[in-house]
Amino acid sequence: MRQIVIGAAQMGGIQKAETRAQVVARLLALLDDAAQAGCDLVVFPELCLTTFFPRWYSEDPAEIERWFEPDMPGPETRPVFESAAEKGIAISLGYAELTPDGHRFNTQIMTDQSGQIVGKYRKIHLPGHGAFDPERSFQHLEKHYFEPGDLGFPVFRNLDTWMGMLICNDRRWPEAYREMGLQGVELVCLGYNTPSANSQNASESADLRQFHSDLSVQAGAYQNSTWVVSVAKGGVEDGHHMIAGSVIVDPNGQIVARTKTEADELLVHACDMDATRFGKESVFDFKRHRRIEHYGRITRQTGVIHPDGSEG
Ligand code: CDV
Repeated sequence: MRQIVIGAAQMGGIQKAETRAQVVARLLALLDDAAQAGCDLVVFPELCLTTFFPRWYSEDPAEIERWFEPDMPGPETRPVFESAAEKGIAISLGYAELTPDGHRFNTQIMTDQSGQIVGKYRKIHLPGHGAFDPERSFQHLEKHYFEPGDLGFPVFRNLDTWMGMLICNDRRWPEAYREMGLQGVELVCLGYNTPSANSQNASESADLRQFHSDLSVQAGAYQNSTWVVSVAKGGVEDGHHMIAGSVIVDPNGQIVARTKTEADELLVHACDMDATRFGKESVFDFKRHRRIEHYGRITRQTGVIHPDGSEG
């Protein structure tokens, strides 16, 4: 049995006025809880150091710069890495990355149990729009603030396990899991910031949005026979409500643990990585069952083209 005790470190809203030091104190408190619970790995959400700033439009470089991290760890985030290493806990956390040559990504990193970064993922499926949209009830400007990730879907070895990461909207795309499934992934760690309202459809309920979130990660887990840890930043953030409902999903696609609150809350489950074997060697034995000669359209074509040539 290859057991990893995983902590899904759900966070409540981070207000615009909160400083990095205040947020880091919250991460450190969650790490203390994780040490008490005997966690080997703790997963923090997407953009876990700041409010979800893509809900505001800005062209002001100084305003934009305050959300981004030029270094990871940097002076303010180093205590999180140090605390985790002291406790022997691997961590995964999401942040807005500014590269030395000026590129901006929505990024998630993972460390080993000694605090060394062993995995990095840059969000590929950026939702929303690139310009201010007056038709929406609120903005979702990820395409304005970030470039699509340029690292593909890396799978790496950590804690004697093949691991990968996704970020929020990526969880809705089966291609993202399958890219990692084809590298033998056994644990997918992902964080999300999902508004409980649809800015383009007022009739969509928060319950339906939670259902779509669960459905996506459960399907991704089952169809690739992998564990998935899906961690929210939820609750009210600067007046905007986001779904919480963080879950740990087993390789059968079943939810084995779910958070109860919309606040900072550590969800803990002991996950056996060998539980991924059966599915990978039977119904999802890709080598035996996949038919790649029929999948060409998936990489050749982006949008819908009907058989009569019409698009839409
Ligand atoms: N941060 C996100 O990627 N949020 C999207 C919203 C816009 C739907 C999500 O897929 O949850």
